Amino acid sequence: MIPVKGVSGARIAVLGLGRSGLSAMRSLKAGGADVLCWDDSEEARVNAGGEGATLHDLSVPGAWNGVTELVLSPGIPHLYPQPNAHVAAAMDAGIPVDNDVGLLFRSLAIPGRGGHRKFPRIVAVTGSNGKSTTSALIHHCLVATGRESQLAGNIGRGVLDIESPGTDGTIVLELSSYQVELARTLAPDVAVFTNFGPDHLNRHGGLGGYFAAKQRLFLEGQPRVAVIGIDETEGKFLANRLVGESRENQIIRVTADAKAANKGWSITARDGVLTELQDGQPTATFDLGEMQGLPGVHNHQNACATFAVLRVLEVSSTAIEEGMRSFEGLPHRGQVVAQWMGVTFVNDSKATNVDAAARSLALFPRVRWIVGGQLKDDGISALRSSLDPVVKAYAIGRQAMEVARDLEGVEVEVCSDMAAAVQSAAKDSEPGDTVLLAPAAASFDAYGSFEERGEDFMAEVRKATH
Ligand code: UMA
Repeated sequence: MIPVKGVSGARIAVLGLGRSGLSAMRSLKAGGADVLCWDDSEEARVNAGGEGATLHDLSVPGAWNGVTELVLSPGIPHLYPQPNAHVAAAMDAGIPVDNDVGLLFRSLAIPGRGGHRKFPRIVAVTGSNGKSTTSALIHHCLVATGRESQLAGNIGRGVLDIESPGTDGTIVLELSSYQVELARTLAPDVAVFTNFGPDHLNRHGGLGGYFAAKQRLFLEGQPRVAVIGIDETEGKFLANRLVGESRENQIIRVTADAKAANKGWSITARDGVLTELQDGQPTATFDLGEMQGLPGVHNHQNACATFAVLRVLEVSSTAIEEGMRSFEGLPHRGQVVAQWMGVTFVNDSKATNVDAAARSLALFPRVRWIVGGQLKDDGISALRSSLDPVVKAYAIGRQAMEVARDLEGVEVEVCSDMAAAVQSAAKDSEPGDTVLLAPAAASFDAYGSFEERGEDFMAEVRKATH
């Protein structure tokens, strides 16, 4: 755990007592702060009390007296669609709002070097999809080459939960737009923008707000090297913007399908072959088709971003290739969970938005598609052009009827729950079919997390195929 620096004796409120809130509480206490904790859920408060939290109702008169800072969990809105009432009260009282990511960067800064840390190195990965796989793959390859590396952030581990790193260590952080948007200090050495597509629009006041949140990592974070996925306009714009501010060799452009420009540093994955180019000249190349844990174009994009980061960290191309070969992929992301009577069952519960679901659907020729949950703002109508492989859809979740309406032209069965969807899909399947959970929606209508939803799918697949 990283003790937070510069908070000794300060009275700091922590709102939200899930993974990041509890981890912030522990680190603030270790830094000598007087930590006042609150959560809108009684269950979370009881649990935190058991972990030694000092509970302090932030809604009572005088609750904010003496409080110098509010540390907020990423899942709690601070602006849109409307701020949480406690956050609004803190802002009215002029109390600065930060989060655990800001506290981490602040605590790792080395005084006397202009506040900038030299070691350990911090790699921060953001983007709409592929963040977890890219972060985990960078970490995996570093460990495989015998380097010290720690992985934390949106991937499920509070960023302050890492151990104090050695001077040769690397910290790999997966950062969501929620985390980047709120952090008051951002200072990654290498920052990655994987790709961009609509997600969390309600929370960011629209697409522009969502992109602005992600851009902060680069514009305010000022990484030494920026690795930018340029397969969407937003990535191209960001790379273009950074060129004006930094030297060309401080940007590495990554593309799964476009031709590399003949100037600067880029990594491409055309036809599944990863190629590193300097000023248009190939400097390293290997075949991604052999990497079992990295199937599909979207994973090739993740591999390119990973390669770029590792080259900056001075890992050889051969060592990266070996590391990628031994990567098994992450659970709930294109995870093959069963092969039964010629039918493949794939858990892609992490496909929580339309872009991720489209990438998933494109991987298989005949899909029996389990879809639905808590829909994002635009529903799933944007997937209409990706439905060719879908033989039949099985709509789940509270908004299943809406899903069925959006999928005009496709056979849809509205299912009461995951069990019913898996049973029907298994019964209907023919050899060569893939039963794919790629919900294009968040899980929170029926589950605590996408992981729980994926576990439920896997349990039902086991029952249906035993
Ligand atoms: N809460 C309130 N008031 C509210 C809303 C929530 O008090 O108005 C409380 C809840 O009762 C709960 C706590 O806040 O006790 C939960 O906080 P949280 O939602 O921030 O969850 P954490 O457990 O702290 O997990 C967070 C990230 N969650 C979100 O961003 C929603 C986790 O990302 C991350 O792994 C973890 O910190 C460690 O860094 C998850 C996620 O869903 C995977 N991320 C989104 C995504 O990937 O799409 C961005």
